[in-house]
Amino acid sequence: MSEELNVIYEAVLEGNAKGAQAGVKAALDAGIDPDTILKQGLIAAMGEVGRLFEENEYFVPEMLVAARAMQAGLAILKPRLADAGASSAGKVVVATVKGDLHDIGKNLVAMMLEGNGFEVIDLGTDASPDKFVKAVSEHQPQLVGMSALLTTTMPSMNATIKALEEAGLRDKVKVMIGGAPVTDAYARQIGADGYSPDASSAVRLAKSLMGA
Ligand code: B1M
Repeated sequence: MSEELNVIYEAVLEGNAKGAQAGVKAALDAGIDPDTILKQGLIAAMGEVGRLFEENEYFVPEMLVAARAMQAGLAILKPRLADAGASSAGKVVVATVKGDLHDIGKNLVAMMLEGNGFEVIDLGTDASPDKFVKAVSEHQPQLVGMSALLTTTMPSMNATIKALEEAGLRDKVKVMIGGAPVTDAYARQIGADGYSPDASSAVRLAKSLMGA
């Protein structure tokens, strides 16, 4: 790993937001591809944070400061990932579902979609089925994207699809889902239109759903 990526990796692990930002700036200045910075610096570090958490070496506070450091680094990277000049490839409402506060993966998916020309309406975290329904009525997107990181919040994806059906909006949108515990089988079980395991395949899925 290059020195710049190593600085980012260590800064995220230490929960050092300023260090993560400085590391991302230095890596961009050194000409490192933004996608490499994202995957080999920021995402790789969060993967290690997850491993340390699972092994009881990190606890929630460490995880939280690491996540903040990653978000700080992402904020610097975002303009370079998102090509602002692109014409709209479609409109998508995204959020992390009710009861779930994890937003790093959802933010990445939103950024990658924006970077690929989608207009993204981000409802944030803890979005209830009703909030999705209201946003779909108001913004009339072609796509709805739901993220869940907790097995306990996955059922809210199903509840949201049901709420869209009840509001007569289900056939107006394609629904895509993702998040660490989510699977393709679960997507089929709840009647979503697609699942993707990561942010880059989410863009491929969104494009294919637009053409479907
Ligand atoms: Co939490 N947490 N957390 N956490 N956390 C996990 C998810 C966990 C697996 C850790 C563990 O136990 N090993 C575990 C869930 C267990 C389970 O349900 N199976 C867990 C737990 C238990 C909890 C709490 C309950 C802990 C507690 O309080 N006791 C609590 C719940 C709070 C709540 O939500 N109500 C909690 C809290 C937190 C923090 C607040 C401290 C923090 C979140 C900060 C934030 O997001 N702003 C946090 C973090 C950071 C994690 C881990 C370490 C990292 C998650 C992450 O950001 N990954 C995580 C452990 C792990 O994943 N190994 C863990 C990086 C991110 C880039 O990946 O989000 O998977 P991910 O997104 C990917 C793909 O999944 C996909 O693309 C993304 C980019 O490639 N994707 C989509 C995601 N959404 C998509 C949507 C799509 C398509 C693809 O279409 C729309």
